[in-house]
Parts: sequence; structure tokens; C-alpha cells
Amino acid sequence: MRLVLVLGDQLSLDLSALRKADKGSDVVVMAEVMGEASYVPHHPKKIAFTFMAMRYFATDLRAQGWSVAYTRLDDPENTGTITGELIRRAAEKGAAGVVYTEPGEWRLIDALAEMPLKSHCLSDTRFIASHKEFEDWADGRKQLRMEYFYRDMRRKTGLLMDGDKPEGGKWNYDHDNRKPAPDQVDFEGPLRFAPDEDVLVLVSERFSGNFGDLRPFWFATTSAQAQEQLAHWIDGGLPKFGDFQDAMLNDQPFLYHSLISFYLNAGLLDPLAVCQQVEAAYHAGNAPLNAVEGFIRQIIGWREYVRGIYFREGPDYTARNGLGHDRALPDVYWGAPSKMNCMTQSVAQTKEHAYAHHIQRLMVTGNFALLAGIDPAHVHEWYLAVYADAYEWVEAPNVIGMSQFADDGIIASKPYISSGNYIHKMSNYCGSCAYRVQDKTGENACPFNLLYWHFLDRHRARFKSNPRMGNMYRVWDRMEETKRETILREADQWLAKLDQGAAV
Ligand code: FAD
Ligand code: DLZ
Ligand code: SF4
Repeated sequence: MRLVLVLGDQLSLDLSALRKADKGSDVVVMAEVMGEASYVPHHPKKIAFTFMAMRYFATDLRAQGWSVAYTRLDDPENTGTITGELIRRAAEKGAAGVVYTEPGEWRLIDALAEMPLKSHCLSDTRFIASHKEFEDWADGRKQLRMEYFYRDMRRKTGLLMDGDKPEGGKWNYDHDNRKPAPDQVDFEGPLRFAPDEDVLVLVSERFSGNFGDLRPFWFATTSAQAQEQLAHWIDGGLPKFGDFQDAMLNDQPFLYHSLISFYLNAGLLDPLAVCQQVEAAYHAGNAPLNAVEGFIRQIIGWREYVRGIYFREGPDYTARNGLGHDRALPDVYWGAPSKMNCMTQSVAQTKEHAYAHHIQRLMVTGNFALLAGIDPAHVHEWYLAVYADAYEWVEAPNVIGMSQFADDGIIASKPYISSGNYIHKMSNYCGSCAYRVQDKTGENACPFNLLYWHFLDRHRARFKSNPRMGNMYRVWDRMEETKRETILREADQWLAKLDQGAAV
């Protein structure tokens, strides 16, 4: 007999390791371990979600006839690590070896590869593109632009294809997906499910020092519940998802977003099946093409593409720091008071829900970190810890590459930076902010305005010949010299206050 490892983000009945195993003789190993629960200070909701979903999945497996050796966190025999648990269970059961599906983080891939047990690692087939397909696509290309990869995934899956042409004549309807914040949101947001109280008690006892609110806990924790959430969103959220994808509103964390990344990444939902359901809503006339195409692009385009980059670039990717940024992560990321309403809003809902939507992650907390020159390793660790959908394969390329440009432009052709103007256009945050978004200098000037020029000025050598940034430098160069000096001086003063821990 062999052991079959199922990790906390591998909760899929069609997992390659389960398909390879023999239900009659093999034993599934699942383990809640401190090693996984504390390698970054995870948000308590993320830990509770993982443990609850693991426990329900083990129950499902047993109901299907599998033998499951499940270790709870407070089990006195618990060795504290995945490899420790496999070694312990192998001795206990007299197992000949271990079958497992490749984990989503190099850290664990390396640990399993070094384990003193005979083991067999299988590809994770829950994705649309295999590593080889991504490599074949990437090899020989000068630039790895997501858009071209995405088109191949459309052709491969047949999603939104009209023969060999894209549905509606265009591959990408992003142009229609940039509407500013609506006055009112007519979708009530995600479904709320009852939690497993035992897990909440365990997590509150063991992880009370971690950033984030454990209660109220409302995530789906089984695949049937995740499916309910998907159906609820397709019905009520999808029709306006495209229009308001980039919008942000005070005290409205969810808008028209699907809130399914937790479930997809843990294995409770299958990406292709999700996209097929969304496509069916379009064909049934229940959702417009810009919403449906925009959503499918995020899943079969961005999600697959970032995974390809993570595995192609290798374990040192998370240590990259192409712009040499070295500022410590300011306390505002851990909920310290700040005068910047956009940051306060984005961090507060992250603390409450272990969730923020894409534009908050990219254009508020990510943009601020990049403009302020924060060490990307710290930024990476923060995102990996605070979001319930964060595993390195998806988080690191989004943070190190897309958001912080620390990979020197593998993912982004130019840094995602903006002044306060973009946030003002896409949200109602600025209206209730202590700073004035219209002010470019002076005591009340929006820090994003000051830091935007500070970033461009300090990285001039790196970006001046980037064709997509020439305009920005022309505007800067045309400014009066005294104004430029004032901006740089005030930005330096503001950053000094930030470093001193002032509530700026
Ligand atoms: P929706 O807005 O409804 O989008 C639908 C789905 O598309 C998501 O569920 C997700 O599976 C997929 N998706 C969208 N954008 C991306 C993307 N850029 N990369 C991968 N998948 C995408 N996503 C994660 O799943 N885990 C992370 O750790 C993560 N970290 C991020 C860090 C930064 C700095 C940025 C800019 C983005 C990050 N994303 C991450 C991508 C994106 O922000 C989340 O997938 C999305 O906000 C999840 O919310 P949702 O399910 O409501 O998504
Ligand atoms: C995120 C997480 C947490 C908090 N705890 C566990 C755990 O106790 N046991 C487990 O098998 N998996 C856990 N996970 C998910 C793993 O960290 C994830 O499988 C790896 O990071 C690889 O993506
Ligand atoms: Fe953010 Fe500046 Fe707007 Fe305040 S004024 S909310 S700091 S962009």
C-alpha cells in the first residue's frame, strides 16, 4: 500500500494523486500542521477556511470509500510538518511510498523532493495549460504577453469561439470594462455560509496574534457550497461584472466580483467548468459579452499565465528586486491609522474579509508600495499572508511581477503606477479623504501625487526609454524646475514621516 497526500489546496476529487491511487489499499494522508499554518502569518480566516474545507473533504473521501489518515492541529502526535506527517504515517501503516500531486509552492515541492521516502510526484492537472504547454508557448518569445497566451487558451478550450474566430469579432473587450464606480450596487454580494465552530475555536486559540478578523466567518467550505456561490453570482453579479470591474466604493468590498478565487485555488471549483457555466449564461442571453469575456480572460488567461510564469521562473523569483527598493513595510498595511482613505478602506476590508478585489490590490496597496519604494519581499509576504486566496504560484507573479515590477518586466511592460487621479476616477474614496486629490503640492497634497513623480524621477535611468512611459517623462520635464523641486522635497519629507511611523 501507498500513502496519497492531499494538501489543503488540493481538495478536488479528480486530483491526479487520487486518480492514480487504489481506493482498496492506499491511504489518503491529510494533515493540519503548524508548518503550513505559520510559514507566513496567515489571516485567521484563511487558516479556518483551509482547516474547515480539509475536514469536510476528508469526510467526503471517506463517504466515497477511501481510507483517510487525518491529523488535526491539536493531535498530540502531530509532527508539525507535511513531510513529518508522511514519515510518521508511512511507519505507522507500513507504506511502500507516497504519491502526491505537485504542490503550488517551491518551498513544499523542495521539502517533498528531499523526503526520505519513495515518492512519486504527479502533475497538477486541474489547470488548463500544463507546464510543458506554457514552456512551448514561452520559448523563443522576446516578450511573454498574456494576451497572446490567452488567445491560445481560448482556442484550446473552445470558450467564446465562433469557429476559429473570437465570439463577437474581438478577443478582448477590456475597453468596455473601465466604468467608474456606480452610485449604487444592486447585487448583495457573496452568500454567507455557517462555519464549523470547532475550527473557529481552534484558530482563535492558536492564531489570535495574527492580523485579521476571524469572525464573522461566512466562506463556503465544501464544493457544493462553492458551486452555490458561483450560481448566485452568475445570476446577480456577472451581468455588471465587466462594467464595474475596476471600480471601488467606500464600505463596499465586493461590488460585482465573484468571490470565487478562494474556492478555485483550494480545488473546490474547477476553472474550466466555471468558465463553461459563465459562457452558458452569455449564450442564454443572461450576461453581456464584455462581462463574460472579461471574466473568462481572468481565469483561462491571467490565472493560467501567472502560474506558467511562477513555474518557469523558478524558486528565486520571490527574491527579485529589480528596482532595488528597500523601505520597510509601513504599519498602515497592518491596520495602523492613516490619513489616506483609499489605503484605510483597502486594508480594513482585507482585515475583515481576507479579501480585496483586483484593483484595490493593484492600484491602491500595490501602487502605494511601488511608489513608496517598499522592499518587494516584504510586500510579497504581506499579500501571501493576508488574502485567503493566496498561494505562491498565483500570488508571487501578481505581486513581484505585475504589481511591484521587481522581475524587471517579465509580466508587465511598464510599472502599474498612478497618481491620485486614477483612484479618484475609479472610486469615491477621495471625497472622504483627509488629503486633497486635486493638490499636487502643499500640506494636503495627495501622497500618490507626490510619490508618483518621485518614483519616475528616481527611476529615470531605468524607464526613460520605455516607449509607454515617454509621455509621463515629457510632462515631468515640461514642469517648471521649482515645481519639480517642491514635489521631490515634499515627497521626501512625506516618506521620512512615514518611516518615523507617523499616521500619514
Ligand atoms: P473576480 O474579480 O471575480 O475575478 C474572477 C477570477 O479571475 C478570480 O476568482 C481569479 O481566479 C481570476 N483572476 C483574476 N485576476 C487574476 C490574476 N491577476 N491572477 C490570477 N487569477 C486572477 N489572485 C489569487 O487568486 N491569489 C492571490 O494571492 C492573488 N494575489 C494578487 C496580488 C496582487 C498584487 C494583485 C494585483 C492581484 C492578485 N490576485 C490574486 C488576482 C486577483 O486580485 C484575485 O484573483 C481576485 O481579486 C479574486 O477575487 P474574485 O474571486 O472576486 O475575482
Ligand atoms: C494554507 C494552508 C494552511 C493554512 N494550512 C495547511 C495545513 O495545515 N495543511 C495542508 O495540507 N495545507 C495547508 N495549507 C495549504 C498549503 O500551504 C499549500 O498546499 C501549499 O502552500 C502549496 O500551495
Ligand atoms: Fe487616496 Fe489620495 Fe484619494 Fe486620499 S486623495 S483617497 S490618498 S488617492
